[in-house]
Amino acid sequence: MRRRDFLHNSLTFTGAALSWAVLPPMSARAADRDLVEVTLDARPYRYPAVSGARFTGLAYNGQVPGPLLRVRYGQMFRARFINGTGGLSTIHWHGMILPNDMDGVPYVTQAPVPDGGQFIYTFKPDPPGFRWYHSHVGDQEALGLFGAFLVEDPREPRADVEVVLILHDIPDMRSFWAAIAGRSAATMNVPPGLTPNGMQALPASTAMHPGGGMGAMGRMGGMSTSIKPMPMGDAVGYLSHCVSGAAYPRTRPIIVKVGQTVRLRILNASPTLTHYVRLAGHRLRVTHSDGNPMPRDVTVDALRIGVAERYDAWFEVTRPGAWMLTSLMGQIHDHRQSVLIRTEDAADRLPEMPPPSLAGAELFTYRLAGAGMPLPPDEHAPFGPANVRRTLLLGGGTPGHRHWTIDGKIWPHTPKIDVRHGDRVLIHFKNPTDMDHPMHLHGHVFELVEQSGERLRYPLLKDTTLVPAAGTSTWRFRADSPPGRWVLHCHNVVHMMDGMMTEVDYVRGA
Ligand SMILES: [Cu+2]
Repeated sequence: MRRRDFLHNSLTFTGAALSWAVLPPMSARAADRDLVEVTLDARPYRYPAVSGARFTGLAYNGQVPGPLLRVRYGQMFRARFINGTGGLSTIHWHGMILPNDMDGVPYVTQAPVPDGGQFIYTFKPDPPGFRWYHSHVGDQEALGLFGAFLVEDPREPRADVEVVLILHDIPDMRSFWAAIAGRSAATMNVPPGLTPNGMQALPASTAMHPGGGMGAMGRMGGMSTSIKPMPMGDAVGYLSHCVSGAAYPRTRPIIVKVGQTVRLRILNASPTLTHYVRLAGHRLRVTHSDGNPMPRDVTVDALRIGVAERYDAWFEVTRPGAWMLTSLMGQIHDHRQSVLIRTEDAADRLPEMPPPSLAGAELFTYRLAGAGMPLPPDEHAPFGPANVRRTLLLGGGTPGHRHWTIDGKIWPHTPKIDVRHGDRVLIHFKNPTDMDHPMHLHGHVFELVEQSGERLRYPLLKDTTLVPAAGTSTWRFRADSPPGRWVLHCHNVVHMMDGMMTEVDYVRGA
């Protein structure tokens, strides 16, 4: 008989504090359990005033984000999912390698759970690291059905202070559905100091417009004839921008001591927005991408976090003070998506703000982290042996057109990728569109080996990567996950709902 221990009560009632504050060390008792058991109960939810928006969405266990789930690597996990959403629902365990029928993709890995129904998800969380969970049905994740899932690796050194921060944005649902239909009037969020394609703008005179932040070009490129990006029909407008359920100044501060090492685990759970995060007065040492250890650490001024990506970012507290950690938004004075980090004695200090522009900042990029170098032009098989090589062409986003495509097709008509167990697989993305696409593969951790023509000397282990606008990416992996159908899709929920999805299918035989 296996021992059971019910953790769900404590998760239900104290989860709110855990999920956005400093993490206490796991107790020895929790670590000794064979099985961690939780209940996730999804229901309609009125957002509290701290979120900065009047909004009725959905929540797991009455909180957005849902409870922080935490297991020690090696423990079994069992979740009783109760669906009270009023519609169909499932839970996807993002970044986990798990039995295919636990993956939570409706009509692909399971029948969706009907309203009023229940489903038991059970698996051994693997690999260790920072994962997350969310609904895989329609707009439910955008409405609030998401949370962080930490698989503690007992072999890793602990920081003095460990914090999980979830960046998320509360959509204007009218604009959300208009974006799905390709008729939204919202414009892209482009933080100061970046071009609409996420490239760093030229500094000073060439880029700055009085009063308008950067000289943002329209999405169609061309010269800076307008101050703001043009609406292209597909952008979602937002009511509020939050960190772990609250907007500044209602976010809970992180209190630290001089001499401490702080480890931030940051998740971008936004429906559509890439986030750029900067901490005043500090550089951030990045050690993990999507929860997986990086071949080497990199230290940067600011993080770029695509939708569904995670980074572990560390810093040392070397002096007393108060500093803002901020996701820089297109509106130069919008500091809602911020958390105050201060020493115990600095309660009365005015917090130091990060520079308002990313111009000139050393930004985390795959190229920087992976030490990108140009591919030799005569190299025919530059990424080692692979017996399955596929190129996927991303498309869509033309004005007024609602489809986002792979090889010109929309889900479920997109071409699938068949693999056999043990295959070495290379997937090459070509993205001629004018947007980055956060492409995500279920049930695998792959290596990002190429980005826009540069080979990464230090491939990053990831489950989601931003395939850059007018660029390319290449993934490499061994097909050694449990057999089944693993979907591969854009994690921008508008693009996913408008067709940008395919699957990697394990087929039998030689
Ligand atoms: Cu996309």
